Amino acid sequence: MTKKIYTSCTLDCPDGCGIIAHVDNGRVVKLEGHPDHEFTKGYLCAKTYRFPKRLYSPERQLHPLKRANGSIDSPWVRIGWDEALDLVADRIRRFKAETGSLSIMHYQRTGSWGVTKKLNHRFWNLLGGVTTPSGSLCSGAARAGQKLDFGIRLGHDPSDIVNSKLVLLWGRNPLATNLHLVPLLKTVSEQGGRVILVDPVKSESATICDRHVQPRVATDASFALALAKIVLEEGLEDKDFIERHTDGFAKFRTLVDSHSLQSLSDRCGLSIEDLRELAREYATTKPASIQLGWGLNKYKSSAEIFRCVDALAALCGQIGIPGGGVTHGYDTQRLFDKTIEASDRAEFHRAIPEPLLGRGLLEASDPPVRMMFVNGGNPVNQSPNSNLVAKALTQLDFVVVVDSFLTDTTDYAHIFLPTTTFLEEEDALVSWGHNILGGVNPAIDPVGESRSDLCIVQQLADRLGIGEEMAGTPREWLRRVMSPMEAKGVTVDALLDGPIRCPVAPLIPFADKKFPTRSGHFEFISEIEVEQRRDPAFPLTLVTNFSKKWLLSQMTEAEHPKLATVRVGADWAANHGIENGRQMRLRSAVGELVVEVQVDPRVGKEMVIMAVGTWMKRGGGVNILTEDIMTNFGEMAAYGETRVLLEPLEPALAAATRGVDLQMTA
Ligand SMILES: Nc1nc2c(c(=O)[nH]1)N[C@H]1C(S)=C(S)[C@@H](COP(=O)(O)OP(=O)(O)OC[C@H]3O[C@@H](n4cnc5c(=O)[nH]c(N)nc54)[C@H](O)[C@@H]3O)O[C@H]1N2
Ligand SMILES: Nc1nc2c(c(=O)[nH]1)N[C@H]1C(S)=C(S)[C@@H](COP(=O)(O)OP(=O)(O)OC[C@H]3O[C@@H](n4cnc5c(=O)[nH]c(N)nc54)[C@H](O)[C@@H]3O)O[C@H]1N2
Ligand SMILES: [Mo]
Repeated sequence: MTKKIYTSCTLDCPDGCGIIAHVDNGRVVKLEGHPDHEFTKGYLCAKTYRFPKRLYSPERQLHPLKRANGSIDSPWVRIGWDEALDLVADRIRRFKAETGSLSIMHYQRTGSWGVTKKLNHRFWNLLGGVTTPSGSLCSGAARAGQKLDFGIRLGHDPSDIVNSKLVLLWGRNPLATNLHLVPLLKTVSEQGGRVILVDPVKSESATICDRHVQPRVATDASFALALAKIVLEEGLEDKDFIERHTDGFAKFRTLVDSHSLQSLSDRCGLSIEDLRELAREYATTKPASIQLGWGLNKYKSSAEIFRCVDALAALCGQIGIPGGGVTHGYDTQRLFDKTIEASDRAEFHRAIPEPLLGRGLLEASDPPVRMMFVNGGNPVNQSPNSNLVAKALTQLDFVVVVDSFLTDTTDYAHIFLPTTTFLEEEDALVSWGHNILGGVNPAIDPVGESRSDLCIVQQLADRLGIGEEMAGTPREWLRRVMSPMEAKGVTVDALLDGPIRCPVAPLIPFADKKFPTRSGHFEFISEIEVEQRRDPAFPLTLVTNFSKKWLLSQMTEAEHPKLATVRVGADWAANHGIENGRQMRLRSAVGELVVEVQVDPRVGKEMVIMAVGTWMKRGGGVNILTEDIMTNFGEMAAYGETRVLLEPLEPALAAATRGVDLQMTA
């Protein structure tokens, strides 16, 4: 008899799907969408339908591993949990005693958005506090920019998009990254509205858009200012909204006045006629929504870019109205009891900005970092300047990674602890892409000897004298973390029965025109340092985007593409005599990769584009090239500041690379 179990996908994706898992004899045989999930509406993406393959992949690690002779150059050997946990606990004790708890770094990323994952922070805080990462690889600049303007980054509920007559899909590619947004966008067009893609690349999402506007890469601040300038010149601004609900308009006007329309048009590479047409359409079509993505959130001035877009929307009075707004993400975890993280117990604090992880680890002194504990992340692959991060990890005495697969990061680990996936866990999900809360029920028992993150820190806690303070079943912890939610009527038990709308998330943020800013109004940006790195030695901007086929670096080796590929525009290729399919070297100031060049007329000028997530140990790993540069605000990794060069391979190297390719299995 097939059992059907309700659960939610906790992986790092905006859709946060509601799932019904079909289980036969303790084995997941199929996943399907939960029919009553308001956002994901009964269907899943190809990656999630395929997830049982990952669950049962022969590449999945089901036992703790240690290095045969203790050094990362030696092979992995299987060990028992007791030996592994005793060893980790012993090292924690030793480093704490010898060099203090700050000589340990806890690096946790958002591999899973399960609520219980917060308890890892509690564990390290109860131990007195360790070195942690600060800042962000994902949304930092957007959050910082929108906080200044609105007081908080808070998007319109996705269901509100269908109230829009015009949607600007700005630096966002939902067809690849946010599948359940697509039908809502199609509805806008079907109702006679328009959806316009704003992207230096004609991405997959162009197929569902009515128009594609193609600014030059990383010039969106100039683009938005140009639109604002035209709106003001033509008197199309919403004077009432500006007067009653905003602060700093005069200074914004001075900022706009300080640039000529011609110079803004030159910078963003769009004609004044095109800019005028778009400015008029956005200002006079009410309501119009802007859906901002993560593409334009990866440059040094990204926070300012976001602020210029926000300013354009406020200028046109498109804020706080159904079908309007500037939506990026959601303040997902407001209703958590944060005290469960026990931050008051952390006596010691030290943070290394995530975007500068390699440098930060190498430079940390007093005390130096000696041990790193990684869970839910693949920092060697995903941080900028991967080679530097790898080098920094090789200098640590002891690295522990909790994951289900051997990643580029586990190559630098001394101990590997195998963990469960969401299909084997009891948990809850608060998505970052919509306002529906999800329950996570274990569909099956843990595969092999894998254990949940919570179970692992609890068993370490037992060994370190803080067992009692970490004890509790997942459900007990969920009740504690989510007690403010329970006070609003959402019980954990009900959540584990089916998806529930978050009781405090507004459909239309700022509908009352109250903004949690200093002035209580929307605040206009008044200054911007529009700078773009130029380096004649490296003429192209490296844009890194997400592939429709895989999530971040989470693919199996069997699914890994044979060759690292990079796409360049047709004009650029023609001017440089580069034919489609040629193997070349892609080089930046910090690294190089051998890539196959795909000539693609959809790619904009002065840039190349390469997908995030392929593996360094498989000839990929785009972050080998990216420079560790931080945004002006928001401690965000400015991956997009990397400049690159495409150059021919020496004949010898080309032959050698072909050899490597032949060894790779498709
Ligand atoms: N299939 C799949 N889905 C995913 C992920 C995945 O790895 N795979 N990752 C998830 C995560 S963690 C995130 S954060 C989201 C991200 O979701 P998205 O924001 O949709 O993804 P990106 O691919 O980062 O960027 C979107 C677009 O931004 C464009 N872009 C780049 N630079 C600029 C610029 O200067 N200006 C403008 N206007 N556009 C620019 C790119 O060309 C790209 O088409 O996706 C999530 N969903
Ligand atoms: N060049 C470039 N690099 C980028 C970006 C970019 O735009 N350009 N985007 C960045 C963005 S938006 C993001 S969000 C980051 C993502 O960076 P990471 O969070 O490091 O991404 P992943 O590669 O998905 O690594 C997550 C790991 O967690 C594991 N995992 C999944 N669930 C669990 C769990 O429950 N417990 C444990 N212990 N492990 C689990 C997975 O197997 C996987 O190996 O990457 C960033 N990297
Ligand atoms: Mo992300």
